[in-house]
Amino acid sequence: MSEEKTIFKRIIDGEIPADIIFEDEQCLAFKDVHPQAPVHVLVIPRKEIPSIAHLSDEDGSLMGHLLLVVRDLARQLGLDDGYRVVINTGENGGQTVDHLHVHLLGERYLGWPPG
Ligand code: DGP
Repeated sequence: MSEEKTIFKRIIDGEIPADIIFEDEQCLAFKDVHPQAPVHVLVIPRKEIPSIAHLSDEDGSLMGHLLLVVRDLARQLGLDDGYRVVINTGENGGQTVDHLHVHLLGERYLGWPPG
């Protein structure tokens, strides 16, 4: 892992602002700065894990927790018609920030396959 803090670690540390909509001891959820849908939220673990490819077996409950937070936020945000949950991973996956993050997208129809 690079010594330099990622932009998301800087948000966790309060060094740069973000529109935080939820936080607990394990994670943070905030609005994506470049929204791809009317609702576009990122849920990130406080733990510095660069990507899914870097997960340890012990991170299983943390990952489950992130998905339960996504479920709760989707309910709170009224995404009753459905939504998409995305974790871009690595270069071919389109990952641009090397701190694992879960995208929650909704409030419009999302086509498939993705680009
Ligand atoms: P990905 O391509 O999966 O690595 O997505 C990274 C997302 O992070 C992208 O949708 C834009 C968002 N993002 C990048 N920098 C910032 C930032 O400083 N603040 C917020 N809120 N979102 C950011």
